[in-house]
Amino acid sequence: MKKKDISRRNFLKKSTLAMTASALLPAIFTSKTAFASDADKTKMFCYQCEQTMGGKGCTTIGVCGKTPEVAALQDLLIYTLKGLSLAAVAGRKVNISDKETNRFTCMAMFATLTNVEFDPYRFEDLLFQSVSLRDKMIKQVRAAGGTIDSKSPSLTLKLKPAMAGMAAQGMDYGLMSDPDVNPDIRSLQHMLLFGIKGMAAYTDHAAEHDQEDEGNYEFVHRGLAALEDKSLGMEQLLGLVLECGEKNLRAMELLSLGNTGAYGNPVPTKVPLGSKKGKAILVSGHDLIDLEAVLEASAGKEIFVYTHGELLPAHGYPKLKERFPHFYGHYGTAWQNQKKEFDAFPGAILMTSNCIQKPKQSYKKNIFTTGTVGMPGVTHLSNTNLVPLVDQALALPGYTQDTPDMDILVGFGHDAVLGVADKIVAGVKDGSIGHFFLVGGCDGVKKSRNYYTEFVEKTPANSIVLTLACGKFKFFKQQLGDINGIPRLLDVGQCNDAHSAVLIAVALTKAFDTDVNGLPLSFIISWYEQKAVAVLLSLLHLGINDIYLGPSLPAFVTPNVLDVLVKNYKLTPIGTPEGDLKKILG
Ligand code: FSO
Ligand code: SF4
Repeated sequence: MKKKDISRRNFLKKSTLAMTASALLPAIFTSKTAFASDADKTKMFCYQCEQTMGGKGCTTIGVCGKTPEVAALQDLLIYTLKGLSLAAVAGRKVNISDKETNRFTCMAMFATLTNVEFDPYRFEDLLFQSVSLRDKMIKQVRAAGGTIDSKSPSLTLKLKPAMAGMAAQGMDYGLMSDPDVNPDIRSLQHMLLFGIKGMAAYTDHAAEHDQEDEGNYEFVHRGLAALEDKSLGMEQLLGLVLECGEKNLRAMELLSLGNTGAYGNPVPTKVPLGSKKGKAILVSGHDLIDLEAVLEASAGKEIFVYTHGELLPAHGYPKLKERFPHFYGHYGTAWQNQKKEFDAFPGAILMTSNCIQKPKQSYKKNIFTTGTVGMPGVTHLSNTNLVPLVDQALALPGYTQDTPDMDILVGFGHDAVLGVADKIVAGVKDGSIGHFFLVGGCDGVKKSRNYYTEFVEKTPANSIVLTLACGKFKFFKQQLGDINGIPRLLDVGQCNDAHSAVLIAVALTKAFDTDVNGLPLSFIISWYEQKAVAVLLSLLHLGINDIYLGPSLPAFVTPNVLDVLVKNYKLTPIGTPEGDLKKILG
């Protein structure tokens, strides 16, 4: 197993279809809009996720529970990372690319995603490290004869000595801190920033498997540095936004290589939703390395391990399933139901990656965090020492009897789906398969997300539904039957397995000698946080048309930018399931 050892005080944690920006620009206007102009820099302002307050922005406290203090620390961290990135860009011009800086930048960006790190002291650490790496890089650049041309104050900013001072300092660096920026420019800057956050999270996961690409690190630094370049116009920013999508595809590919290299290609696997009599540990989030660590730490102790949320697809990885007979089943649904579900779980819980919610007092002592995720008052563990988690599982009652429930099928990554490609192609040719829907993305609180449940229910019997990410919990128990032995509902995996879905689509284009927009394939996407933004940018980069996006459009997209996306990609806000199916199927 590839272990990582993350101290809270010390880093190091461990196409041809592409669309060019200039082709899209004529539709962008430069007029100012009233968009989000009510934010003032004395308050927090965050609108990076779908559940943002009133569809505009969280200004007093995050709907996610993020405090103004943490919001300000995150804003300051992003600002210092821009300085670090400017230095790293200058470094590459004199052939310096620093592994610690590269990994740190992505890990620190990951910490600012929705529902990841809520601990203000963690941000104090990250801020010190960010500025220290920046100053070290500046010295190295100068020693190598290089120069740093930018005059951005992010290169010289000095931190206040302690966390409270830094939080006050961060108030000056919010998303709306410069009221004079043209709203459409700001919209694209923020699309780039949030896309880089998502891509950085996947890059960080992949790096744990030692799957890295200098090209992606170079882009993260160039992209963040570009946010400090006030001269960039629409064309350059849109180019960077699309490039972010391209680089995110590579990040997801690296993570896929890491996961499949370590645990094998996913295979179709039945996963019990019931429970087994015995002590229990629940692992939530996305991180397979952390899950493996839990399985190792709990082996031989008469504990059964269950997945929660986005770890459901882990059951499809043969090398995890074969090695650990106590890796039992799946419990619960998506992240937003965790308070109820964790409360009812009779064992210990480990939260990896995103999406943690503030725990209820009733289960606070049973939940632990690891990796980038953190919550004040919750014990943070290195995955090299999970003894407290195991001990807590042994101290709790666990399940007192077997509780049978249905099984569901997972494990339809590209390898498994392409293994039945001949049947799929034959099905399309003889008309038994009429359409493919990729219904994927995030789940969330809003009732309007029931659209996705109804959409899948109403898909015609001659269609295949591919799904990925936590949005699948809106319909994962539906019995859609099969077509010629191929299940109609195929679980491709986690959100990062969007890469697998792209490989499936590319294989179909070859089989039918068409491009991706010539396939009977529609994308029905639900978004919530910044990884989903990055995945959406990847789809745009691939030139995929006819994407239905919901449950609401990002607050950071201005009407003019939306106009470009609608005109060039037919990016369509979701309507009603019946209406959208009618539009798609004609
Ligand atoms: Fe969901 Fe959360 Fe996986 Fe996201 S658990 S919402 S897009 O973090 O990453 O799909
Ligand atoms: Fe609000 Fe989302 Fe930002 Fe949290 S992450 S403060 S919910 S916009």
